[in-house]
Amino acid sequence: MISTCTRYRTPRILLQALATSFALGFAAGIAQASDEKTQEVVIKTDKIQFIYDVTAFTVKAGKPVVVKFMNISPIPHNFILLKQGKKEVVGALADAMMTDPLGMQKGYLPESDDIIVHSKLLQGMQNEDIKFTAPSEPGDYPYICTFPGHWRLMNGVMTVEK
Ligand SMILES: [Cu+2]
Repeated sequence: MISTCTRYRTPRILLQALATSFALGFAAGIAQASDEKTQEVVIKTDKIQFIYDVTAFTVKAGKPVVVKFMNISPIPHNFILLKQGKKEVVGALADAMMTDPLGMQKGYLPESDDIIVHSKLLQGMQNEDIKFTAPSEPGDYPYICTFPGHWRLMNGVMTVEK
């Protein structure tokens, strides 16, 4: 029994090592290929509630991204990507636009340097592809709808990783 085990152990370990290196090489190849193309995320609104269906996604730093934003509700919504830690600051600006007579005309888009990229205010059943380059600094970047009152529920986080 002992001799049998010894005889078979070495080849088995070699096979495992080979399989592992193939798997690693394959995975690395896939990662490299996907780095070259645009990272795509589809985000829809809810039909009734003021929420996004995707509240978290991850992208690679400095790489191209497209957020395919779809408003499948009858309510106007937008998608506003913010700098790290700026959800409350820009959310307050959004709420303040409630009393701005030109708020709707401005698409309820606050004037702020904390906005990285944004969609238009989409009316019901409209779509927009939001194309941008992911920030180079890893971290958590909030996104919100700035239609006044929506952002507290209608938000998510884009995580940027190296
Ligand atoms: Cu909204």
